[in-house]
Amino acid sequence: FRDYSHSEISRDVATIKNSVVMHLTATFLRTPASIDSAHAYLASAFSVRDRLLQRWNLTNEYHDKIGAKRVYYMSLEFLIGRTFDNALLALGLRQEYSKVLGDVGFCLEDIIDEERDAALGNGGLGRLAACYVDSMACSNYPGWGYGLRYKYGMFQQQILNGYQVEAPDCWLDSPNPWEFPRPDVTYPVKFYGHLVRDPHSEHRFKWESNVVYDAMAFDVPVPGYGTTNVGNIRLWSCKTNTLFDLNKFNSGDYQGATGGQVAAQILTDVLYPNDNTNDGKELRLRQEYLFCSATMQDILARFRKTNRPLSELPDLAAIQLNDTHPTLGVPELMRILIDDEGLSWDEAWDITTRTFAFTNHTILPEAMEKWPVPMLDKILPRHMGIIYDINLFFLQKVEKQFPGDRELLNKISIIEESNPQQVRMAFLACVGSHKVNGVAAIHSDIIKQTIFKDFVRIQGEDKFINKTNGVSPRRWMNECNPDMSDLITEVVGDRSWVNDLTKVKQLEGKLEDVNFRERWWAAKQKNKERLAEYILTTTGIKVSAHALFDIQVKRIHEYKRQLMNIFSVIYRYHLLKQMSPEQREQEVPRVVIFAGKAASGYWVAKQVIKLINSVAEVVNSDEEIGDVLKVVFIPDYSVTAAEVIIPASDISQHISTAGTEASGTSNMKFVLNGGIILGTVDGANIEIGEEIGEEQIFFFGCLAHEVEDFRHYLRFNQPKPDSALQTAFDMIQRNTFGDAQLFQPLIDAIMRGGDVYLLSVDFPSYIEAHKAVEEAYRNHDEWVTKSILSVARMAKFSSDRSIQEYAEEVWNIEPQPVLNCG
Ligand code: 26W
Repeated sequence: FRDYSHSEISRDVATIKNSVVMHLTATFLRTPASIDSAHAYLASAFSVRDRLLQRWNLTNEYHDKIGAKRVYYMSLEFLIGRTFDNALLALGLRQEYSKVLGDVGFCLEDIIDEERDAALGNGGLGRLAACYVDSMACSNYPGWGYGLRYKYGMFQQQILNGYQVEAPDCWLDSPNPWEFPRPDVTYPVKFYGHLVRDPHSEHRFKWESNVVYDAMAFDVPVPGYGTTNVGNIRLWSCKTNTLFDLNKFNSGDYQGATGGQVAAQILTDVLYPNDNTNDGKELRLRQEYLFCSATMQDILARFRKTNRPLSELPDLAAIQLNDTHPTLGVPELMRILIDDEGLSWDEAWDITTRTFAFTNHTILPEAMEKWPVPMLDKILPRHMGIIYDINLFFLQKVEKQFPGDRELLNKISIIEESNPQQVRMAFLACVGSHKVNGVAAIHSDIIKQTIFKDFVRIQGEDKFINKTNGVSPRRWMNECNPDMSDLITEVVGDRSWVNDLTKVKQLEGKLEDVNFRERWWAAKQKNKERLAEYILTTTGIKVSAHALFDIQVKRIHEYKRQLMNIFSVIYRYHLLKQMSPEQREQEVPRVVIFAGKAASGYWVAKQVIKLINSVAEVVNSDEEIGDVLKVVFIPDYSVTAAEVIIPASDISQHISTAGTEASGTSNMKFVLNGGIILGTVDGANIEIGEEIGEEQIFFFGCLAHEVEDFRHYLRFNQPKPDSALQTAFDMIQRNTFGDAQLFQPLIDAIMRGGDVYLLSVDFPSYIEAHKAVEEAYRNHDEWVTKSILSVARMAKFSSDRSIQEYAEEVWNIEPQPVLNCG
């Protein structure tokens, strides 16, 4: 066996320089005179990648050698962001590269800015997947992510005339140093066709089709911080060259010859930009299946190399379903085990359910994936048959358990008896898994009382658990907030807190240290100045870094209530206009910052963006108001933008209607960077409050258990907006922010549409909470105390904690650090 001690990599600056120069000249054909920063980035990144590749190989070879059980995190989304800086920090080579780049006339910060985000995700769910593979790598868990390599990631958002306009995200236009193509790892994936029954076996079929696509692997290394372990995200891309029709080409039909290529390519061309809405498109279903089939074939290919019987698959592989999007993995594994491997139904079902576990991330009804039976039957006839059988056997079991309860059977059936019938993917995922979890305590409770209520009764309490989300301290503290991180390092004595966040507790000992407190605040101030600069370059708006920074950044969605936020801004503007200049002087100056994308087909969300920009235009150009109030919509929110925005917050808003935000993860990021939350009693806000203490968080609004009654009331009664909310409506309707007609539908949703998200209910307490924030902010000392205390008590929200819980309670895997590596 290999001596794993050789995985130590060179820190020698001259050696690094050689490798960078080698890539500049040999990979990119640059002469010393023709180096631009784009190529300086590429050459540096390729030299880092060489180092990662060594470790990647050693890690995987080692895990194979010891026969480690692996977890496979299946997700249609990985919102990775940039990798270069992250890799430099993980390898401990940041200073060395800074020196090398400095020697050839470049500044590392500028070079870092050359990298484009890998934006293969929409929002929370995709970013969570990226944090989780980071934590697996850092904690030495043998685990891989599996996903799709979209040619176009999350669209780029431009703001034109106040409206969102989408532009394609051509992130692969220049070479991507952070992927390794694996042409040798390619699997065929079938669609359509027909079934031939096996005369000798009840459950076995032959599925014949000549519509076959090839899925090819690309590996994205995930550098572990402070360990030689390197994780992996394997992304599938549709390969097209095998679909070239030579016969058509030879007969002169050039277009027809490549027709297959075009059709195939489309499957991994573009990320669906929906967050929390299921649009039921056939192309999406085909994407999901391509993903699931390639992944299951790959996992089984790896397993077969161990020569162990298939019954032992659950001892070597755990598969986590990141929401329902990868649920076709369940019938796909069943198909392979029964049709290809010849196992009986019962053997296959036992293996499958012991392998899969499922995480639910949302309870919004419009987000629930359902596929029409006729569509599934046409595209995946074999899987439709397997799903029918899974459902049949499940219902038979339930019928035995609860004889004669027809209503129960109807409620829990995987097939919904609508017209047409639909497959309920959440039920399929639940039945096919041994564990089901929500992503924050309140959310896990809610799913047990709502969508999975009957399943808890049938399958037992123990199957339904909670795994509160977390975020990576590497990216969301150490990388994005260097000054605060240096301070923490000083207190802890070294940087080990980055992999063991419980150590930040030691900050509490520094509460009385005046000098420390000043430096803590100076770090925040510097981050605010950095954001002010970013706002100026992205929007042209000049804001004062001495104002209170009040930030709401996330996908634009009615349940997240950006509308309530902008209504409160309008009300504030109204109040300021009523004041004398002397009175205004006394106010806490505030910059209200928004960012976030609306799904391209989500009209209401897009109108909210327009309203925010219209308000910003009026307020920001009002000379009477000046710096007392500024409103900013930062375009094109992304992981990289978040890394600038989040460390700069004084207050951040997480104000979903109680019970609607499953967890939230940016709430954690803001607090980990010394910001204070203004939020509802929802998602992970609740647990954050429990950890840091209620004095450190501003809660408002109705509670989750009250929502149903309010909604019921508002279905039959007109809402009664308080005078503050009414004032905001009036100002809009008086055309203060342009044509009122544009925004009337937003008001109508409240006044005539039943106010589903309870803006009228929560508005008074929201305004009160804002007042409390302002009062607290005036007391600077108290504010700094809150900030330090919060960070000190946030250890729970490291994704390392989440991953450890999954590893121990769901996956049954153990850390396997590569040996002899210090
Ligand atoms: C099929 C369309 C679709 C696409 C994405 C439906 C649902 C989704 C995601 C599940 C939406 C999502 O990102 N949910 C968020 O997941 C985060 C990670 O667990 C949570 O922190 C957020 O509260 C939740 O909204």
